[in-house]
Amino acid sequence: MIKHLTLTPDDIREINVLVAGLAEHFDTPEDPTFMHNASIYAHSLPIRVRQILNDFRLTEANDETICLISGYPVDDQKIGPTPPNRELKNDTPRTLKEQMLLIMCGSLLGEPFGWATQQAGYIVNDILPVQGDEHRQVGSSSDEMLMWHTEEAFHPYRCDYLALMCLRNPNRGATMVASNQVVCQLTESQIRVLFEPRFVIRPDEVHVEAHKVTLPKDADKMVPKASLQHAHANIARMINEPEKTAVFSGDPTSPYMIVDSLYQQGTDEEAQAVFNILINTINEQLTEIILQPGDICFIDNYRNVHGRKSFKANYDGTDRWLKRINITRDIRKSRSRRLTSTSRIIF
Ligand SMILES: O=C(O)CCC(=O)C(=O)O
Ligand SMILES: [Fe+2]
Repeated sequence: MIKHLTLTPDDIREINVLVAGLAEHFDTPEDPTFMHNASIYAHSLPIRVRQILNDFRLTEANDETICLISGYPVDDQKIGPTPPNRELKNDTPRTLKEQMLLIMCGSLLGEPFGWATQQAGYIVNDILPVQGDEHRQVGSSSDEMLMWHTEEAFHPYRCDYLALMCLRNPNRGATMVASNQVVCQLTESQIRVLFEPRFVIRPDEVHVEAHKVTLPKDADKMVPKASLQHAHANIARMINEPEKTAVFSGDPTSPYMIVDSLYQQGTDEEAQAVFNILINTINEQLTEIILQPGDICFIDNYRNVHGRKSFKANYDGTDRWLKRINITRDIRKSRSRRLTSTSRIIF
């Protein structure tokens, strides 16, 4: 399931020269000029990194639905304490190198982007436990297992790839994954049903809450009112009359999947029965990845579902901490939901 590269000392040296140079010009990876040029800066990453991500993007091998680049040294002292919430973002001076590396690697797969409705519209997100969220179905939970899902399954502009970079993971919190090879356990007629638009998915609580209040971060006073109304109307429609969609598309032997174990349902009895079988099959096939500091893990969101096991949070600055980005292969499809052609924030 995993395509794996361990960085050599030479690779790490090359990366460090590159990020040190960039850090002289940019103090945040969110800088529009950095974002704009990240795919060019990425030309200077080690050839082995460029090669593995290019292969991952183009090959779509059945046994390579996740790409893991490991071995980048993270200085546990230097990155400072795990922040108490996901909006603070004051760690950037301490995690700039890691964030830039994550964005540049992501740029080799497509365009990194953010959601106005998530983490205040930042492109680089924090995954860390937040006090009070222990039992919620959100990335900031801890005591509760985060049920597996396709990222933003309900949304037509969901990412092609989700990238997670681990900064620390002292209690070995486990990411859970299952690939589209679950299809091997299904019958032909079950697969046929999953290819039909007989399923609905409703937005999860994070998006619903945020859509009530959040304006895009790059919105100035001129945000077209009509666009925002359109966005709000859209989310209301997704909740009240969700469009029927298929679970599978593409190649029946290696399907693209949109599956959410919590928010998706069949719209008729047969579809629901087959969906239940799929859920059970995925539950049986789940495997764990315990990310180590420095690991950069690219999950193909069309060919994998992912979730996270429960773990203990201490809220003392030492908790599990990941940086996350969403990557799309085609930013143009979301143009009506971005303010400018160069904005990377979807609202
Ligand atoms: O914490 C993890 O390992 C995965 C969290 C998750 O589902 C996500 O970041 O979308
Ligand atoms: Fe997720």
